[in-house]
Amino acid sequence: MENLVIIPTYKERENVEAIIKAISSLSVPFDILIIDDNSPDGTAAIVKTLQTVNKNLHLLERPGKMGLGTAYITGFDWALENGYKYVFEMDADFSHDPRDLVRLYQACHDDGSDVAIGSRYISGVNVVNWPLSRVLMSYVASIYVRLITGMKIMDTTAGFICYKKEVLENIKPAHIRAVGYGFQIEMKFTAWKLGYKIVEIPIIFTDRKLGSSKMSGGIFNEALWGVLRMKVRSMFIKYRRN
Ligand SMILES: Nc1nc2c(ncn2[C@@H]2O[C@H](COP(=O)(O)OP(=O)(O)OP(=O)(O)O)[C@@H](O)[C@H]2O)c(=O)[nH]1
Ligand SMILES: [Mg+2]
Repeated sequence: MENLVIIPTYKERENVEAIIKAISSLSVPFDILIIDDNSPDGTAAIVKTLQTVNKNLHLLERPGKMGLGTAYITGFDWALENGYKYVFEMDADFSHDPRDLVRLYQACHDDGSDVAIGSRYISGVNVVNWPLSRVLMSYVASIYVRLITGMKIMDTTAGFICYKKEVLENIKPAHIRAVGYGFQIEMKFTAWKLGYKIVEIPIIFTDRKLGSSKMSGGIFNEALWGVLRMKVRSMFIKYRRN
């Protein structure tokens, strides 16, 4: 199996079974790695039950809520140790349409991109059911990041992505400091600094219907100041591929 979808979960009991089944029924085969931070709502127990009938389903459990960024770093290490060639980031709450995984895969596997981003802002603003304030905050955040970094990426905080393993092998954990949205920005910035071919695939992002948001003001502020620190730090880093 060459494809692995990594899904961090915190209190996703309403979504986890459905998202696993949706991915498992796609035309392209994907293994799934759930990274659960000891969700108090029994999310991990649901995954363990599903593992008895689904051999492509994997679970890593962490003792407590440690942030989305560190969950992905843990998942990337696991993916590289287990020899996956295409590694995907995806939320558990159906904000990302599982069918778009196939389009991200094709952008890397067939069309030769190193990173394929499921983008809400590459062809207008494609966000459904988010309050206007949240759409503006997210859209303006991307403008701010482009101004500071010079990256030509429209959706810099996107969390629906396909990476070729070479990219993850060359992005050193030292390059990545942030844990929340800042993590998504730093990953793209580092791949860009390393000169990888990055493409944005237009998607429609739909606000979660079930479960509660983990989004907080702290996550947003961390991204704002984090981008400035990242830019300054980048002036002292030699970005070289192995
Ligand atoms: N393991 C782990 N997963 C997390 C953590 N925070 C969020 N997640 C998961 O990361 C994904 C994205 O989080 P969301 O809460 O959907 O964030 P969001 O999309 O910005 O906000 P809403 O969808 O509006 O709630 C979801 O699958 C969450 O369950 C965390 O600290 N640890
Ligand atoms: Mg969400």
